Amino acid sequence: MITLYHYDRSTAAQRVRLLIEEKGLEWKSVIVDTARGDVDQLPENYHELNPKGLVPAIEHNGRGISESTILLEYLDDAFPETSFRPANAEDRADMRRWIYRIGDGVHVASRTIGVCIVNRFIYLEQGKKKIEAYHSEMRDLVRRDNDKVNIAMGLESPLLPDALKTFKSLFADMNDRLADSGWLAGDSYSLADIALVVYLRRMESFMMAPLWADHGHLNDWYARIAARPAYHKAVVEWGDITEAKRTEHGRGAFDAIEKLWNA
Ligand SMILES: N[C@@H](CCC(=O)N[C@@H](CS)C(=O)NCC(=O)O)C(=O)O
Repeated sequence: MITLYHYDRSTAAQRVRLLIEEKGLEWKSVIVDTARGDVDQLPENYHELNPKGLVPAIEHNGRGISESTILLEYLDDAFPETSFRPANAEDRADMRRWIYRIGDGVHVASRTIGVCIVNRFIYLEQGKKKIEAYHSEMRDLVRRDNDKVNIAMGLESPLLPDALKTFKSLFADMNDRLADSGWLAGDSYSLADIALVVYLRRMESFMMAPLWADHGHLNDWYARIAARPAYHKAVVEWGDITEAKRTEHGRGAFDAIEKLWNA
């Protein structure tokens, strides 16, 4: 049995839940949600499972494993009955190249956009002391330093323009690829699709979807994945307790974001 440490709206957790549901695996849920700035939510010894203190992490066969993209490959190896990796080496390399982009800027960019548009308001509500404690416990120092700038400067953050550019080129590249093929790697639904689809929902949650309304292939791909029962179970049913705030602050930020997107 797999134990997954996660919370509802975490994109990194969503991709792991999506693979678990696609494979029909049995799992136990443990919620670890520090994302509103409350480090007391971290279980004692959690860093043994994930040295960065983030979700997701799993316990399986007495071992702790973290990093969502590694977890996708781990689960595909550990439960190979239905594999979500293409059969040939070239397509597997393509799959890994798409997934690599997550660690190579995309996930950090998603965090920057989220903190600049919404999370900063959630943190400011918590008060200075709580957020200082939250930052002092953060083991990823780049994340901590980026957060400090993004909380202080919001839509004026110097990190925001490049974060938006990262998503603009990711979505354009995905749309181009999907014009030639229904899926990101090879000719079937793979770990690459599972890994990246969560960012469509995340960016949409900030009311930004009009910015890529002309990316028909990307939007069609997203709709096809969103219609899968596993996506419903893994993403829709878990929901997002901050959805109302994302909608409110996303609407308020749209003009500024659109300007940066088109710059
Ligand atoms: N590289 C990590 C990133 C994990 C990560 O950023 N987790 C976020 C949620 S998506 C988290 O734990 N947030 C808690 C917090 O912000 O306090 C992975 O892919 O697993």
